[in-house]
Amino acid sequence: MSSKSIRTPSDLAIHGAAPAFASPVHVGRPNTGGRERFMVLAAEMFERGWLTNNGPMVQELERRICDQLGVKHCIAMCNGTIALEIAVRALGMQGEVIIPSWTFVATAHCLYWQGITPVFADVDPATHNLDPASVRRMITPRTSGIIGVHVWGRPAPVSDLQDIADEHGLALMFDASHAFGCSHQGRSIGSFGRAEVFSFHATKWFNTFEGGAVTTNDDELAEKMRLMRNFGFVHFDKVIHPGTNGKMPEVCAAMGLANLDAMETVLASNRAHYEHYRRALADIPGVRLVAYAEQERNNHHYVVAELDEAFPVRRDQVVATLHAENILARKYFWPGCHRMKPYADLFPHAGLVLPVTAAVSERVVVLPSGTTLPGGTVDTIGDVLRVLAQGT
Ligand code: T4K
Repeated sequence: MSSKSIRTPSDLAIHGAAPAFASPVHVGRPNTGGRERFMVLAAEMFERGWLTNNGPMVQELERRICDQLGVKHCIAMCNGTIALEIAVRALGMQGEVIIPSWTFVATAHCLYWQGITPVFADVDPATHNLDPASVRRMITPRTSGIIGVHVWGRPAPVSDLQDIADEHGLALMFDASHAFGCSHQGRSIGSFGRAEVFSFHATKWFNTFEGGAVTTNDDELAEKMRLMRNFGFVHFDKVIHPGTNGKMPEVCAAMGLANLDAMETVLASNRAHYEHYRRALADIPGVRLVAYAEQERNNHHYVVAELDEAFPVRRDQVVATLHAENILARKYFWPGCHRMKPYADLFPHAGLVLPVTAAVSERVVVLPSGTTLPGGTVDTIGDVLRVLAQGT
């Protein structure tokens, strides 16, 4: 809890005052609400002596996720990146695949790692999601698919992307890493496109330490991905498909089951922090919180502020000022995948067709949230931004 009052520039730690928080306040601090339940499940796991490879807790987690999302198949994996790689391969993607540059770099790496060229399309300035017009412009004879990303849990333009995919005979899947617990047109994210991929990394609001999952309504695809997850084995000694090791361990499934039980509490806490941020930042000129469609469910895991031209201080200076207060705000996904290696070397001119990505990447600040957020954080961030807005 911060008791420091920040009213003038001289109150800021960057100008020599004591920081607002004695220890760092992180973006991505894990929610571990289901700890007691986890301990019980972990003890059962040791008793059972079954630690991984499609154990009972993995199967239960998959069943519960299917029920919750209203989808036929959930294949739990060791992390979101391997889940993406497996889905991409199971869908037969090759050549070029269109993705946003404005995403976590794993969306690009899952393609490049398999000899597929990620082609970067631009995003919509209001939603930060793929711009369908830009996607259309990126289609070539080598294009085999599109990966839409539900950035910040906001649904990508699902119908427009589906239309483009149908018109051009492309495979469409979604990187839903941010979107567990979110909806599109009243339907849970998880059953759009041919497949959707979730990340359950420690930093996500719903976590299994490390973990991820692919969900799909396609029986054949699901079967293929189950084989791929376990080296293509169907039985002792019998391999019928190329595969890798994408298995989720039981201890991770235990964490998932415990956190599913606690999810309503976490969601309520996220929602309360988001509303608090809305109020605390509302009167600061040049600061805008990325908004969510009121009629949809959002997990409010990421609280994302954008600083526009009216804000007198550059974003990097804002982040440095917050860091000095021990508030470790982030610049996700600066500078955009196209400016990271190897993509920056492969496509040095990609930025010419990504003007919105470039602009957004200079404006975004991701703010801390979650069940462990120290009291006073939101108001302190509001105070810091209000002082900076005076033009120090
Ligand atoms: N697609 C998208 C759109 C994604 O956002 C992601 C992951 C993926 C695919 C791939 O899914 P996974 O393979 O990861 O399942 C983080 C996460 O590592 C990454 O999972 C996430 N997206 C991305 C947006 O953020 P980093 O490099 O910022 O994470 P890290 O480990 O530095 O943690 C961030 C902060 O969280 C730390 O500064 C402190 C705090 N933290 C972290 C951990 C792990 C804790 O307080 N405790 C912890 O245990 O990328």
